[in-house]
Amino acid sequence: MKTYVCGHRNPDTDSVMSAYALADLRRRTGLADVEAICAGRLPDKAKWVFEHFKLTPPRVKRDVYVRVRHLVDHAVPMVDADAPLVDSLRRLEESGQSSLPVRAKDGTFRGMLSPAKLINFFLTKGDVTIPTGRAPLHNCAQVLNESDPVHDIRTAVIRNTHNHFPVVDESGKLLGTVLKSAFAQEPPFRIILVDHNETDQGIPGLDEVPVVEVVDHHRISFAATKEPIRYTADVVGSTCTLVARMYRAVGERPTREVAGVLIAGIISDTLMFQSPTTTDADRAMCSWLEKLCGESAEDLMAGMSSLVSPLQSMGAEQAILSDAKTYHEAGQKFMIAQIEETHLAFFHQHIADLNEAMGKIRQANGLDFVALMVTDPVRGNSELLYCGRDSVRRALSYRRGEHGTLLMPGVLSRKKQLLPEILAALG
Ligand SMILES: [Mn+2]
Repeated sequence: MKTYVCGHRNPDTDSVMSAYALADLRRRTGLADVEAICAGRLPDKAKWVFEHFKLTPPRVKRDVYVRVRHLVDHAVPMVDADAPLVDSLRRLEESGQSSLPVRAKDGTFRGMLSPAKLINFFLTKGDVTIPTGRAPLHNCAQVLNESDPVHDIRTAVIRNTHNHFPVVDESGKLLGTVLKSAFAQEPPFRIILVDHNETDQGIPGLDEVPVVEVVDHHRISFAATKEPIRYTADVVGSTCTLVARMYRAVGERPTREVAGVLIAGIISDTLMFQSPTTTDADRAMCSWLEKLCGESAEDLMAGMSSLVSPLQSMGAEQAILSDAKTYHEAGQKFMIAQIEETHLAFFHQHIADLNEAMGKIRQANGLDFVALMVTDPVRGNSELLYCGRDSVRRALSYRRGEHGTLLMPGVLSRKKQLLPEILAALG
């Protein structure tokens, strides 16, 4: 059975890297079909690391809902409408099923071949050499779509008097049969959670799938389990620290590339050991991994940051102007700039520089005000720095945060979200 290893939704680098490495470790320690997946957009930093080490990043998978396609019983044959009826009846008999789906020449579902439907045909001495498609077929079967989530249709299927349900794809092509009994079975995959344990934070569909292991460094809010599971938790700065420790515990060494992946998770979650969550264990595991990787944490951090953090790679003024738009509205001239920054902590360290640069830009361009929107695309939030007349800032509906910025939870778009708010504030 397939086992997914998955971090939280809105994945960050630690979440993706720990999933990747733990899948590798579980594969090495004997789990047959294991795959790391990423429950959302792959973070840019993680993407850089996978490219740097020439590894294939985890597949992006938006949910783990069990879908009809997972339940198709491939042991139940399909018969072709062109095939002589006698051959199809023989296949039906051999299959031991009570009916079989019939496929038209173009691949679409034609009907169910069912003995009950044929009684009258036989009583009137029907010719069994005719094509199957011309015999009376059962046509009121409930046809399922392969992408239907099982939880949406379970009740309807269980109440249905039939036991065989034909399954088609988006284009209407017949894929096979789902038996009613499949709806009562356990899901066809299991999941290992890394870097989270709360269902609400996990990949959609998680509550339907058995969790067989958790590796995490967050508060525990895990539901009661039916069976014993492996649960690894500790107060460390990164889930990758725990995964590295697990390699050591079983006497395994990650490859050069996987060591690099683990380092990336540790240094991004601990902000290069600056975060107050950092522990000695994070530093110790990182230096062990550096030896295996042959590259330093500093070098990897520089590579990861150069790509995604304008605040790291260029001066404050240049970073602001790299994506700035000027507007003339309600008799005012103003600028709204936007920067993407996956770690708002880096931004907070640069607030003084940015304020100074915004003041300069405002003066040099004769602007009434300058607003800088710093967006964390991973968590889906932004914060706003504002430089200019107080009346506009006070009219904005955003709350002030501890760093003096305005907090804009859920705001990602300058055009669609921030600008209308500013225009409303201008009156
Ligand atoms: Mn983490």
